[in-house]
Amino acid sequence: MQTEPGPAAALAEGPLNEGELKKLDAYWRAANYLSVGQIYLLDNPLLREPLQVKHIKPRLLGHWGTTPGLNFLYVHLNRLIKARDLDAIYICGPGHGGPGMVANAYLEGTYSEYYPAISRDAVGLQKLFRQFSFPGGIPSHDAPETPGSIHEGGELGYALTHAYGAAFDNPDLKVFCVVGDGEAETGPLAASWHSNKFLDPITDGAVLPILHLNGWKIANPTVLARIPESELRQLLQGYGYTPYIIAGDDPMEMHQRMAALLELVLDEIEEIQGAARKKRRATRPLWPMIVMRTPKGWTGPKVVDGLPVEGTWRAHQVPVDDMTNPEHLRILEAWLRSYRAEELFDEAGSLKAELRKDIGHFIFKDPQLGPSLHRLRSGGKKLFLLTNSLWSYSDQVMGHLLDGVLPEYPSWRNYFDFIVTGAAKPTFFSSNAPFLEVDSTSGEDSAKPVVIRAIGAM
Ligand SMILES: Cc1ncc(C[n+]2csc(CCOP(=O)(O)OP(=O)(O)O)c2C)c(N)n1
Ligand SMILES: [Mg+2]
Repeated sequence: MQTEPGPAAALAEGPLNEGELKKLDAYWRAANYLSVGQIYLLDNPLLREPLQVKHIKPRLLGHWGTTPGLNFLYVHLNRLIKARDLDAIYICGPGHGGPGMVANAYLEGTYSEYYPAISRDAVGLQKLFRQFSFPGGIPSHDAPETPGSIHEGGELGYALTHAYGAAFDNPDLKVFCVVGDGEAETGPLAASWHSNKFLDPITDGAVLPILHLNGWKIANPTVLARIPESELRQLLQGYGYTPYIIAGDDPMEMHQRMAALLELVLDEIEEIQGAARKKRRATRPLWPMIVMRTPKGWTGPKVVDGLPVEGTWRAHQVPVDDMTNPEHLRILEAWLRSYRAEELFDEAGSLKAELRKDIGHFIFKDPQLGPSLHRLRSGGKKLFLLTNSLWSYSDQVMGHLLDGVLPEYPSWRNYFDFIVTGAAKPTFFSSNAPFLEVDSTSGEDSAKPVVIRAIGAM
């Protein structure tokens, strides 16, 4: 279970200042919370009431063990992408960690863009949780319908092949490829370390393999986690890599160390590519790679029924089940609450504003948007905006895109004759629900109905 950071841990030395450290950890907690929610919850998505059996899925499926490590890497790679303006892709070898990839796509907003019914509020959150590994919902592995997916989860072994395939002839791309230590024992994966022999530092992009050494594959220990570290290092060097090993389980300390390590390996990659591109001579370098040794099921329940879970094979799938056992229900509730969702999601169930502050990094500002809307208006068209997002998020995003772009329209709202937020499409088109005016200061619906004439009326 994630523990509150103590003052000493919070001050662990590293490249992150206190604010960055807190935000990074908050984002990781959010991703972990959403992952556990997907595995377990049917209802009560923000734990606004005490957890009861009726809130839990009747059949528990999914893989928790790999997920916190995948989420940890995802948030750190996002930081790096922003800090260095990288063109990057994340290949998730342990594709059974589906909840993690879906959680991150949801936090970024991409999931709701593709699937508007899974909105960024409490209603959407409940649907996100319910649909996971549920009849009529989504698979428990990373599937093609996960936005941005080029690598299907389910059959282990092809992560590095896909990673190098993405990097070939794509010189500006950085490919971060997580490889499970069990996955590394498959024939295809064991052979594909050698793909680095075909990578041209001038004409191709770079691949950063990250071996996720959590020690276990389902119920058995992994070979690479059990051989002495010196032997592992020699093996990876023999494959043509410079391995950097990072090991630990204290979140704050690990945040600092991972942030520092990623800076270092990115410097190394840029140096390799820069030197080769400058001299126009491609020699085969030793590319850096990372070995991340963290507990399986990191931040999950430590002990269930008197048996250790975090850091063991018991964390692989559903670490605590049979919720008719009151002690199990108590463990699950304490686990979920340890991520402190109330600090992460606002009253409406959206990710809190402070975590969304860097919106410019996520949403491309098209300089043509304002002038295009202006042309439509000048041609006598009436414009309306119909969005599932709630007022505060719509205001933030649209303000980012349109405020101050053209002097005739000081606010983005001036472009539109009518704005509908929280529309709840697609039921919007059939439900005939009343329109309520939004108080633009508080973002709350007022009780004041807005009268709309019948569609088609003049
Ligand atoms: C080719 C193949 N063989 C077997 C499996 C079944 N399987 C699912 S998860 C898993 C263990 C994976 O272990 P690891 O790669 O270490 O992932 P993690 O420990 O992070 O869950 C296995 C063997 C599979 N998905 N694909
Ligand atoms: Mg493993």
